[in-house]
Amino acid sequence: MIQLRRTRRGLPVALAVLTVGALIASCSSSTKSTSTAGSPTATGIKKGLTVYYIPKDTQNPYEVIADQGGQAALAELGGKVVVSSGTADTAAAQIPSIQAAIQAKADAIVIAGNDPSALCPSLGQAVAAGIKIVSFDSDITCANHLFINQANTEQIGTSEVDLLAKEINSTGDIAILSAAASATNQNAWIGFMKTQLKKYPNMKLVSTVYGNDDPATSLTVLQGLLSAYPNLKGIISPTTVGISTAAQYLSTHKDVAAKVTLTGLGLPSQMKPYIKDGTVKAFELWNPSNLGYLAGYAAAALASGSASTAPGAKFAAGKLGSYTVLAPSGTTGPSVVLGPPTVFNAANIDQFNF
Ligand code: RAM
Repeated sequence: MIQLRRTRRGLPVALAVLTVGALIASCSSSTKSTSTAGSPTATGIKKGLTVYYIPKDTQNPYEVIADQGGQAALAELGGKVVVSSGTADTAAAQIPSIQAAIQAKADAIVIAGNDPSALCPSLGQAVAAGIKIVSFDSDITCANHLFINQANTEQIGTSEVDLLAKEINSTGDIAILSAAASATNQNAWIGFMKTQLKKYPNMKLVSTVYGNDDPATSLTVLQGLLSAYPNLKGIISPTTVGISTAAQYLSTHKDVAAKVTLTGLGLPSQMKPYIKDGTVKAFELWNPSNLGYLAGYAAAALASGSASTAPGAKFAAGKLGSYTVLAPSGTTGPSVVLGPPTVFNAANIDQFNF
């Protein structure tokens, strides 16, 4: 609209475009200092919001980084984050935190679902109490929420299979080392992996094992996998806990590492030594801090009534710019996608510190 009005007034088109560009640039630079009351992107966001972050658990470094991103967002917006969850990746361990948010009259809950549906009765109580619900990392099927997706779900699943296929010449038995068996994100990615595997007739998925995002359990199920399938050629671990546990094991068992190729989703900070020593060639992820940050801005906008879950609704997300709510598709309700994942390897791993 700005461009149209300025063009009508007779400004040369190029100048009009430049002007719009400058306006956008000035808006986005001011978004980086949203702690200033009344800055353009903070307009409409209530001060003093309390957002409960309920990660899968409080010990997983990935979830900790995501929660810190949320804290940064709410600090910019003049609100605060309370992080609360259990130590095991179960829905039961998250329910007391939902109840605590209700008791505390929180404005919003940002939750990574350990289960697609088991949290819905408690989250329904939160909605009834006027609390806005945002899921991030791992979605829930409950009504009335916005899902902040880290990257396109299909792309995450298919690209991990493609990465492994490239390394093992599209041939051999492979397995998946997942997190909790009920985790929505893991199962959605695994579903797309299975579809993508149809394109590789010589790669056979022989087993999926679950380490519950607990390093000790991940190691136990990994060892079980390796002894049950001595001809295993590849492992995809779509969890930062699983892949780092497996990478550590392989780096100290070179005979196994010589036969088994590992890839999946990992934190560059945890995986750097295993890229450097050649145990792992490539893996993927997004910036978990940005995921938490985006969820914080979304939660604040919903709690302030300045954004909605309607497809096409827009909200500003500080340093990340503006995001648009996507229409529901399949089992996913309204969602927002952070952006494409990054593939990390020896050439770029030093550039990332999360
Ligand atoms: C683990 C968790 C999380 C997942 C990442 C990639 O930390 O399972 O849910 O998104 O890995």
